[in-house]
Amino acid sequence: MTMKQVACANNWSLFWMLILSCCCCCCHLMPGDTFRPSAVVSAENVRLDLTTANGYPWRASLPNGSLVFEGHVPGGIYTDLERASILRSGPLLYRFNDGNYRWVAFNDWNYELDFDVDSNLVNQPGVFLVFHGVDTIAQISLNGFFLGETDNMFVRYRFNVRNLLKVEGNQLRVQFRSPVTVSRNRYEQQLMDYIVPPRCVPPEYQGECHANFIRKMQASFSWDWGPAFPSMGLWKAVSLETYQSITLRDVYVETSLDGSDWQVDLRMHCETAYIGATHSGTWRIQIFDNKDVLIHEFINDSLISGDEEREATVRFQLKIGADQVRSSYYYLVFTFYACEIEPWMPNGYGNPTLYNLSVSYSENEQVATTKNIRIGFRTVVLVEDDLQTGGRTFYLQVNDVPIFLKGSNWIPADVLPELVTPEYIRDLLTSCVDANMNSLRVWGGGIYELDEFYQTADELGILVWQDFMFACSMYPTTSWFLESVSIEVLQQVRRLQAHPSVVLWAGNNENEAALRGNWYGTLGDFNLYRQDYIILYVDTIREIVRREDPSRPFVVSSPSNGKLSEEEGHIARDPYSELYGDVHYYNYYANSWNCSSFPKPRMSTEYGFQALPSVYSWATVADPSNDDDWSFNGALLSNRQHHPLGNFEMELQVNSRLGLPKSNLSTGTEKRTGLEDMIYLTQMHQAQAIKTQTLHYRRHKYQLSENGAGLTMAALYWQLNDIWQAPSWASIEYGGRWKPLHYFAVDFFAPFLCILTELDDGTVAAFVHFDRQQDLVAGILTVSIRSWDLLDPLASFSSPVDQDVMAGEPVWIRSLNQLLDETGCTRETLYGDVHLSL
Ligand code: BMA
Repeated sequence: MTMKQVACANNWSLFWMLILSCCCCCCHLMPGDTFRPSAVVSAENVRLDLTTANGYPWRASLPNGSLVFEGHVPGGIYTDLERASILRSGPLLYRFNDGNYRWVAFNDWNYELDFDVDSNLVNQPGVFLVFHGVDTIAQISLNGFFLGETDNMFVRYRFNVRNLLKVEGNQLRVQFRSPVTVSRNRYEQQLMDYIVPPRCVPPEYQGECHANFIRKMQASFSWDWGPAFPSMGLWKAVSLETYQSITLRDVYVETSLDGSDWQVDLRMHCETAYIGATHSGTWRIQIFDNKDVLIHEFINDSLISGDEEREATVRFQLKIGADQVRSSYYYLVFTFYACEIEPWMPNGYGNPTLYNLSVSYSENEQVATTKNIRIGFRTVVLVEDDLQTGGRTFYLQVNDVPIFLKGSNWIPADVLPELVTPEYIRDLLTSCVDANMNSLRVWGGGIYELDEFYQTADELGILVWQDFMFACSMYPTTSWFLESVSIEVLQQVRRLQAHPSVVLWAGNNENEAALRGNWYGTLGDFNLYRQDYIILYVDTIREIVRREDPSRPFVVSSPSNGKLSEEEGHIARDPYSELYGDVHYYNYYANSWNCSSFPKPRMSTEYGFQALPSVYSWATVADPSNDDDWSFNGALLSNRQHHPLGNFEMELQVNSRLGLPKSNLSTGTEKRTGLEDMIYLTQMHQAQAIKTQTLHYRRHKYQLSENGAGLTMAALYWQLNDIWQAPSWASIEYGGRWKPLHYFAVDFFAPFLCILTELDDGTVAAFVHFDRQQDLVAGILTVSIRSWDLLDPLASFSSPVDQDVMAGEPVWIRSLNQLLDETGCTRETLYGDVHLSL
């Protein structure tokens, strides 16, 4: 088979460190295993994980040696101290332990490992120590030689140890510095020039200041839904990687349609043992369907030569036409196998069909490096068309189908990432699909998620809006910062790019809005901060993303006005405009159950209300015998309510919508009952409020208001998951328990639903809504008017629904006053119920 090779060997001379990603071909040796190469040296690359699970005995210690205990890799200092029973006030998240254990983050810590290796590993041409995730500021040495310093949790570091590694008695040392101290020092250094705010997080956060000066999970210094655990440690594997010539790190995959053929653009990002030396080898690329049937094969020779950073990129372009697929499958015809490529579609719009892509590189007929990943055939476009009524559309189109994004916002599954398991990720993502979601926004104050997150999203058909990790702050633009961010962006884009689930990159969370809204007192020097903003997100991040991934859209911020933000100098006059881009909307003082309170944006990417955690969750962190722990106004709940005025706002909403509990919240033995009542009421309030707002957004998919607002194409509520047991906006509690909101989401995100709503003109109307117009079916719509105190409806109305019902047109409509007259109800005592029988 002959295919076109479009380019070879690319330079990435900007970067001084080389990076590895998980390599499927790799061997994992236990320390006691004997490594027996088939020849003098092995042709195939080796990855030896120096992890605790592989039996490597890491030690953690205070630098002065006063505490020495077992360390874990991957792991972190908090979990290691807890395991070693050095933290004596109970589990990390129990009661006030976030504060009790803060001393951990103020100290420096060392991690060390003594290890031996097999002699043939030492003799390979390429011998590298690779740190897949270091949290965060550390100096690394091997056998007394300084290898380098790390300063970014999201960067993979690779050190050439060819002449340092011994067969016996290697000593690896990683010396961490307190992230709190480092970021404070950096902030003070910066202050000599000008302030990069905020000065600190609000006092209610009980957190640490200046997370914006360290490339680490921003929420690890605390957030309005999370505790401060500014950890240290090796949060991903450390491995010894050896090879003769090259190793394949990441594969870029772009699928596009060329007529009826699928075009697949591939970039093989490699690392080389030597600088400059040219390697000659053969690439074999195979695509298998999910029954492991080969549907396409491509073989090509290439010359690869590593640049000064020991990196090279090889590009190929494949064309998969229906004819080619069939001919390569000729021998299978009698199995009646269907050869068409099935496109990858999000949940609810078809199947998220995946194919297996296998890439291998051989020299002298021996496989040197391979990678197997799952890919999907899909295109994605962000549509921003001018509208005659004003503004522009703003929606995602996957394989030419406009998609209404239904889902939520994802925060880190744990404040200590070493505690996150693939099973927990799957559990949370499955809960999304169970609630009829098709999208998640990975919010910019957490981490670029683990591979398992994106693999599972690919499998389940969940679209991922991926923020870069910058949130609610101004950021420095010093050269060290930009250099670190550049490596981070390059690596993360290369790691995540091949996932069909990832459909959009966004530069940051709310920093355009923060600048325009003067959240941090930047107005006096607006141009200075805007300049910094452009340097970081536009000139640095967007440039790298455009070069590394032209296959999907990039927006500079969320919320933003899309193209209009750019036209207005990247800080739009109104980043919250309903006519452009996406909007975050919170109003804790309006009527949360009334649609007229809500905007009609093109996309709603954040909105939410807090609720208390369930009794079951609370019981895992509260002292059962301490009444104050079980009080709505008690010290424990106040400690965990990080949102300024959070409890007041919950009380206000509950009081206005449902009424406060009769039990006294503040005194006597009724405190406990009061808390339990408030748990129930805040959770029910939250569920109904998000339901009301979500249905409002879904209905506005087809509505265009007089002022040009509407045509909404996303409802992503804040937030999906929790990081600890506390009042928060989450629909799923820490550990995976659903709040009532998540059960409500099953219905309000259903692909087909009826919506009964009061319109601005004093009428009440019923709509039927289908995610895909082609699913529209015929039936009878029944609207029942009920009184809160009677089981039987006061009145019922029926309307036929047929296939011709216009999207967005009411199926039934009535004046509200007429309804009140007919039923003898008042506005307060009336509620409606609507369903469609098919
Ligand atoms: C948003 C988010 C988060 C925050 C949430 C709730 O705007 O981006 O920063 O946690 O609101 O206040």
